[in-house]
Amino acid sequence: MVKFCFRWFGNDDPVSLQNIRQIPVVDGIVSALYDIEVGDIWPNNKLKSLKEVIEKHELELSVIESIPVHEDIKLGKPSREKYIDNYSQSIRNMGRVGIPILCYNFMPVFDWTRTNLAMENPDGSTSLGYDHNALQNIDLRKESLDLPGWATAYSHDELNNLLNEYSKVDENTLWNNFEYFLQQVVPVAEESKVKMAIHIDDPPWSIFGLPRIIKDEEALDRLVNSVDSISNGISFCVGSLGANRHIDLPRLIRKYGKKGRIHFAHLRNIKHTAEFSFHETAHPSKFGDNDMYEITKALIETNFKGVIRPDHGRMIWGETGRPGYGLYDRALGIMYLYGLWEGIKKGLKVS
Ligand SMILES: [Mn+2]
Repeated sequence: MVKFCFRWFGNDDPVSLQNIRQIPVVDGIVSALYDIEVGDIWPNNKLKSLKEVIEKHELELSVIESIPVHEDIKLGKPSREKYIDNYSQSIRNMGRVGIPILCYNFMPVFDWTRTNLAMENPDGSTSLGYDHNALQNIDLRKESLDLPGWATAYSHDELNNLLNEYSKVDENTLWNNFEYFLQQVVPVAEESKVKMAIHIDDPPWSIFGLPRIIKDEEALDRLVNSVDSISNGISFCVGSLGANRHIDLPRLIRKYGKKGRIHFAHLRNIKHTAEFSFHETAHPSKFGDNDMYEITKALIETNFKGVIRPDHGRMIWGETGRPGYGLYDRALGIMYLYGLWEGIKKGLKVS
């Protein structure tokens, strides 16, 4: 059975588990441990407590999003061996506690990146926006990093050192380092009954001169072929991949869905404003460029049995909080997605 889940950022999240529990269609939670140093082992007991607190609210812990991959692994430094061992142990611990899916990414230095975290919409709501020209006008080496939205804990010097190290890493090298990582961790995941699911790079192109590789069909082909295992899968984020306006999302869902490699789907909508610029919109098809009906239909027709979560929402009704992760618009989003799912499924008479 497919599961409709909601992301929760732990006890500091202004959106509580009680709030989430009251959204009628939610089966489970997507969460993580937020007090572990990048590269350290995620301990069994902490994973267990996280699971227990969620289960107390009659929800299940369905996905870990994400265990960060240490930069030394992406850079291919000798110290990667230790960090890969630690990562493997974290996966074993997930398996032991019974958490079935691990969403992760392999983006150098920066996670998802936007240039505007509160772009005003005509109706007074705000959305996350990305303007490629604005991004290109930012010189990371000069500016302080209080720029919003970038999940980074680096000081100015640390960032400059990292950027220098990455100046020697092109896409090909990053791929080699990624495959080296996969060859070691995927067998551990398989043994532990954990399905790894890589998130699409967001946005799916190079930023700040850093290489990005999980960005198109060619990359997903290379990924699934690099280690032939069900535990080497995809978090199919239609907002991230759809930022590339030339990608046919339903076709790719069918392609990798048929291979049983999509374990997790992030569903949201975006509006393109230029070749490399976009902003996020409300979830329904008519507000953006993603056809949510065709996307959902492709998941249903390929017998998707993984986890769906509504991805970023707008800020509406005066809500404040973590950009993209307010309660209200994501709750509207999941209800819409659930309605699409039920309608399509019954219409198709798929059991
Ligand atoms: Mn996503």
